[in-house]
Amino acid sequence: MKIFEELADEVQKGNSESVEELTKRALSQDISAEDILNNGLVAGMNIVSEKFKNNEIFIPEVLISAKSMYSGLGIIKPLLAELNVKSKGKVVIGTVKGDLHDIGKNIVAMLLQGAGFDVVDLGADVPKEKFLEFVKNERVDILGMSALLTTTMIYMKETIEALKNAGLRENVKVIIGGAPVTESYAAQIDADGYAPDAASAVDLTKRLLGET
Ligand code: B1M
Repeated sequence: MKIFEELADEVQKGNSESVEELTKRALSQDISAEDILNNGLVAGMNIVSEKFKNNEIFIPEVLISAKSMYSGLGIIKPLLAELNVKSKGKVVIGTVKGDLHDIGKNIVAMLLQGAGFDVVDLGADVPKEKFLEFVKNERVDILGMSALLTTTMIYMKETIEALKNAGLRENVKVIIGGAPVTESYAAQIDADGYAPDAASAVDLTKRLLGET
């Protein structure tokens, strides 16, 4: 449908006003909120995600596109809630305790949301108790931790240990990322996966939840 292509295109361009206008227009044409989300907004962010992965675009463009996606999402969100549209899974994400770097984590969160996941972003400097609280009290499919300092990445291990000690490790898949983090570190601390960038984090999440 042409309007979906236009929406995806305007998300890529990061044109919030057009995304808002097209979202409203699609609704006035009786197109469902779910279709607008999947075929327009998420389709646009998926292309952005791929381009980012291939170094065709960079962080500022991703943030601008994500912002425009949010302007459309804001309009359809109440309708999605009414329809009880099934999210692809719930992700709780945060930068670990002692670490204030949140730019990369924010991009990961945005792309995951753009890919249709229900994302709870706990922010930066997140203590393990906070992560555990969510895993214990809510149905969380993926726990994502980010760290940018070699001195804080150890905290990912501590959080996984705390999950084990609380008997919660089997309840959730744990993914990790951030500049100093590696695949072998993920294996070493018993995480379920590592992603080097935000687009790969989306692929990894989909894979762990059996979507691809
Ligand atoms: Co800081 N800092 N910083 N810093 N900072 C680094 C990380 C550093 C490498 C700079 C350097 O010395 N060359 C260095 C760390 C050295 C080390 O530990 N090896 C460093 C340091 C030392 C510090 C301070 C200690 C400096 C000081 O005060 N003496 C201090 C620490 C504060 C703290 O956290 N307690 C500090 C502070 C800051 C600022 C506050 C000024 C600012 C952060 C602002 C913010 O985030 N709101 C800052 C910044 C901006 C950086 C650099 C320049 C850029 C980081 C960034 O945003 N990159 C950084 C140098 C660098 O990396 N070149 C540096 C862009 C971002 C998109 O990439 O975060 O890697 P990144 O995320 C990627 C992937 O890693 C991945 O996907 C993202 C998108 O593709 N990814 C995930 C990230 N999280 C993921 C989670 C996943 C999956 C993938 O699953 C859950």
